[in-house]
Amino acid sequence: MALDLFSPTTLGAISLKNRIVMAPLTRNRAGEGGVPQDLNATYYSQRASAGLIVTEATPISPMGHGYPALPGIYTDAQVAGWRKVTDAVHAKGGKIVLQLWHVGRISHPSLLPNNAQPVAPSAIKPAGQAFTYQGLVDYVEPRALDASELPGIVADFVHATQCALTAGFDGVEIHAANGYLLDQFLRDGTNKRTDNYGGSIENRARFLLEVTKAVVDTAGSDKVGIRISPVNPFNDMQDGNPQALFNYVANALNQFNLAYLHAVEGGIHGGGDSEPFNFDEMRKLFKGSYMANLAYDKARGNEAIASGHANVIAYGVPYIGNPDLVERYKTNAVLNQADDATFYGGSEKGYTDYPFLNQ
Ligand code: 8OZ
Repeated sequence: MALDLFSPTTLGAISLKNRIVMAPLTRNRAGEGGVPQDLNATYYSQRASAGLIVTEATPISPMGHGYPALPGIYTDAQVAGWRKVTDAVHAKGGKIVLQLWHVGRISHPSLLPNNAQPVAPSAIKPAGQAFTYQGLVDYVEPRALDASELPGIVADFVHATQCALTAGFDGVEIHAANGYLLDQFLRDGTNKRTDNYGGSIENRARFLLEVTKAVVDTAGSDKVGIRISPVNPFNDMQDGNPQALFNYVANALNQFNLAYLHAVEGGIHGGGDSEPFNFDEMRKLFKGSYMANLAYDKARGNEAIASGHANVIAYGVPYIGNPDLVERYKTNAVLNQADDATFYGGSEKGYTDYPFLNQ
């Protein structure tokens, strides 16, 4: 029988009861100090029938923050908060990895320690506005990181990985997508550096590969995934030759024997049109498991698995509205529509109150 969304599998050291993954979803509902609350544990545990949950993007350090009410993964209180989440998911037989995040220039001084200037590979202000506690505010010009500061950020990734393992996660996913710090190094619209971290594709990929090596050395390669988004223009991103860049990245990542490579296969978050890109070509260069994301439905998910394009499929918006998405796909039930007015911030409304099929 052909493989489909309901076939069990493994991603590195992580065994999945099905191939339906809950995609990382920013929801802005953490407590004071970036500490996950009981409400967050309820939300994730409601979705534990997924083969794997990837948490919302989670800052690795105070400088990694760029939106209100994000959870963090660098203090003891945050680790204790996340422990409630992983315990609740594991109690229901689920698996969960934490997404490690540094936003780079997609931030604002009001969200950073001592009103610090956001940091980036190069001092290029993004078009658009930051989402702050005071509402939408124009982005500021970031400060270009000195090469001597990069080992400190690598150390923050390592510390956050240790915190995630202490909190009971099954692994970690490195966020190298959607215009945040690691993606800002990769793509040439945001990286104009003239040192070893800019210019050639090899140089622009260097920081990601250094971070990956450090995280792999901490967690073990079979507990580490990476998310990329080669042509997502969101956050004012562009690159002169994304196919060459991300073919190189996919190939270079083979050295690590990662649990998976996760790709956003187009543009998301209304950032505009994406450039053409051959995802199958890039996917074939990568020797490990591949997680596909971008408005897949059940039929397209099954096709991508049956054809061998993807090993697993990550569903985002459907998981906001349908905690029992696996059951609904299995029984061809109607899906709840997710309400975009309650995506970012707020309470249990639009978060933990979507009905299950039997309700
Ligand atoms: C939407 C709003 C805020 C953040 C991403 C972490 O795109 C995000 C994000 C998405 O990866």
